[in-house]
Amino acid sequence: MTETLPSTPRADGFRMPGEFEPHAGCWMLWPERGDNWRLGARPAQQAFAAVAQAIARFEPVTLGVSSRQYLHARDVLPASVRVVELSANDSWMRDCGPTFVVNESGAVRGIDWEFNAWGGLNGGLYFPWDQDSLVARKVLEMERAGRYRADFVLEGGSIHTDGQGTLLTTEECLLNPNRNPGLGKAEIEARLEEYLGVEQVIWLPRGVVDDETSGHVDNLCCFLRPGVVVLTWTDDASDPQHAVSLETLEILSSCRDARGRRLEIHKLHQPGPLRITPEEAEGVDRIEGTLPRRAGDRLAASYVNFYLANGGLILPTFGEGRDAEAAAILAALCPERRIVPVPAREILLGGGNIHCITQQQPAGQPHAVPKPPPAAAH
Ligand code: KQY
Repeated sequence: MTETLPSTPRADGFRMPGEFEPHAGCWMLWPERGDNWRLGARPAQQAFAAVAQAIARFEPVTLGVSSRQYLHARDVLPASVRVVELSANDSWMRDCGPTFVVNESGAVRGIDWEFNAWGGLNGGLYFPWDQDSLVARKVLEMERAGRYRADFVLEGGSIHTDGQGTLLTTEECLLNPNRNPGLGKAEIEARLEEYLGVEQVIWLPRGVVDDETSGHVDNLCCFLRPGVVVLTWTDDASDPQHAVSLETLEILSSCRDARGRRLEIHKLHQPGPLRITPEEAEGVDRIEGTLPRRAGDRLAASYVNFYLANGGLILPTFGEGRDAEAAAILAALCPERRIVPVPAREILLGGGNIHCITQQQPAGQPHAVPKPPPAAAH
């Protein structure tokens, strides 16, 4: 059994690395619930498979799937993707999976946060979430990685770090009373510092408009490398997203990171606005207790929700004029990465995007190196 550690990552000299740092691989889950994904999740499965295949060009991918779907997923996914049986209530590995941390010697451990399906019974997206709650622990067990159990609700999509002491997050999510109602801002910040090994939390007020996660930062902005941030943007001042992106830009432009640097900020103009079509809404099973999908509802579409793989950037695209512009901006900003566009509208319809369905495992040694047996006395 993997060890549950009694301390915290910071106390043990661990920190959360930036996503742009080297990975051992990537974890994903397989979508199948018909009350979130249309047409029994078939189109979403094709999209997830394309994401897994794109990432597998750069690093090993492990995808967790239910026993019911195992043979189907194995058939759809390329041989380069490892498929393991892993129960979950849905397929958002970023949020229910572990957050990995590393130390100076290259040891890797993971944080198992509390998970309540983005708000529990007070605005959460579905019930139950009992299997999601076990995903992080199971991943760490498979990797034989030490586990920190955090007595604190947090989803991986609500944080981004530069790996050098700075964390981006939003008040809309982390201060939402449906996450950690007993804790104030200072207490939450103290926990982020203790678990993620950061010193400076940059609080952004709100996430992307109509984002059902309560404004996860991973749809709004992220680090490409220390000191460099990309931000979803719209030039349309009549779009409510404009005010959100503008306030974010103002905060990011006026702050300094944990190393005292000013941030370089690049805008990625959003697609759309995109909305659910009647045909798309019609294909989703309506079940009480799960967030309904209604024709005309705005989708929280953003190019920032990409995944950084080793040497790659897996970019969500929407069949839009802006797709090529986003790819060109990111290619210019990241000459060391190959930009791989993957059509992602089917993922967006489920409420997130490529970053939300992936979780990187940093390069390093996840299990303790066994001590050699004592030398026999002669
Ligand atoms: O975007 C995410 N990080 C998760 C979205 C969950 C949507 C559930 N319907």
